[in-house]
Amino acid sequence: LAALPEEARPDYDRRLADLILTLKPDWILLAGFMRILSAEFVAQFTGKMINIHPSLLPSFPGLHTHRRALESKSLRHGATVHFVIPELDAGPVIAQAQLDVLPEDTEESLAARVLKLEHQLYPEAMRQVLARHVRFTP
Ligand code: NHR
Repeated sequence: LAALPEEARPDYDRRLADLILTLKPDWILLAGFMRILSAEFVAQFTGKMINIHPSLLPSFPGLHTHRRALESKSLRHGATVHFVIPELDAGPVIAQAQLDVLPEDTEESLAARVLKLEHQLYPEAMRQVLARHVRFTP
């Protein structure tokens, strides 16, 4: 759902929530979703909304994770699938995948290798959720 020009955040969040409530999806999976969602929005979908984040959380919540991993000389990096709670990138972890950071890595090379991991990890994590091997408990 694209934001309208000059649309205020609460208005966008309400429009998106209304659309999702109409669709009644079993799950809401964020993938490359770049807007922070309000606590009110998230509360309507507790335990149903899942995100994949390109770092080994709790390391590097937020943006520019690959650059920050390199700057902090991390030896390992990766991706995390987690339930979405109001606090950004702080919800319960469902699954993680890791890789070695290489001496020659750049932000771009690391981003590309992590993206490949993400494409394996998200379906694996969702298999765990759908099999009820993992669930959100408030
Ligand atoms: N919303 C809530 N309440 N909780 C989470 O855990 C969320 C969320 C919304 C998105 C994805 C997340 C990520 O995987 C996500 C998790 C965007 C930003 C951000 O700073 C941060 C984290 C994530 C997504 N967005 C800026 C904003 O002001 C815009 C940045 C830009 O456009 O470049 O919305 O990393």
